[in-house]
Amino acid sequence: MTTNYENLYEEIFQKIKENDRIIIHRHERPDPDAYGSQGAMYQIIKENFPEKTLITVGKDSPSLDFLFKNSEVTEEDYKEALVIVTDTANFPRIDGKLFTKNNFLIKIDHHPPLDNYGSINLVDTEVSSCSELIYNFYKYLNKKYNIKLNDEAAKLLYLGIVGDTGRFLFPNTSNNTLKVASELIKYDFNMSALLDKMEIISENIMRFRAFIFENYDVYQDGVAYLKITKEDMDKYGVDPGEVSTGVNLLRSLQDLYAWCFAIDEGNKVRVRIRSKGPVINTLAEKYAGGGHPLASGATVKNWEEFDDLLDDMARVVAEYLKENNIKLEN
Ligand SMILES: [Mn+2]
Repeated sequence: MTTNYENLYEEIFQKIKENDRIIIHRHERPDPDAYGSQGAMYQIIKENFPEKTLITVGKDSPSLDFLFKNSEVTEEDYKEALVIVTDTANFPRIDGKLFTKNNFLIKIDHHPPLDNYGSINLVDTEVSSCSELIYNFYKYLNKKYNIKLNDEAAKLLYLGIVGDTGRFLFPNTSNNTLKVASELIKYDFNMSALLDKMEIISENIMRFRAFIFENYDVYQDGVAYLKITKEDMDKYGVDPGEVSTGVNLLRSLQDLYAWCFAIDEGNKVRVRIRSKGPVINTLAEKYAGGGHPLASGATVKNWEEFDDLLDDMARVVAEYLKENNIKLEN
């Protein structure tokens, strides 16, 4: 499966070799895969080309900045720089955009390719995570050019894969994902300490989780949602990013096929949609969003438009249940 991508791996590697200044970006509100893919890219280049100037860009996240911290950059830093963006589906989501049209841009991602903003676009939607894709890229370079992977890169990639697969629980976990994970844990890092650290949440978020379980609503058969207002977030002292991390908690509810969080961000409502079967990224695209078939995001203008989204989601789920002849338990 890696064969289709060898030309792109090759092109990217040549660009890396040619450039002495490389700046690596990720998406806004970074998750473990954003950190993992960006940080591992940095480590792989640093390990094999120590003479190059490398910078990682993007706002630090309090829950993940134990991994590494990013530096402040100015427009000056981008002169003659190659820019690599990992795990970021579309241009507006790139965190930090001080680069210009003069910068050669490489996109490395695993989301459906709606916006190929790169000069080179390495997009593989078959992998679980951008971290898995970076490992495939490394593996190719290792065979052909004896490129090395260090312990820090292995740790970051492992974390990214664990994050995007929900600890190997989601259906994006493939044979290759597990093979890659088994290669990564051969490196020297403390896996269980890392996972424990990822699990740690503040007391605010812990209490907010109780709010999630108390306040979600079942919209109709197979569909649930939770509305989160500004007042709710103020009450628990959590921000929209922290709220989003809870969306998978509803996953284990009996008879649930698709669900979402609607988070009030003042001038708009951001919607996090998850599914256990029905394809929801086409629905998300209808509402100014997109993503993976079973995990997407959308944006609606107000609560009225959110009701429309819920209606559409209910239709998608009802069709799915009918097509697959699924009878709900209750
Ligand atoms: Mn990802």
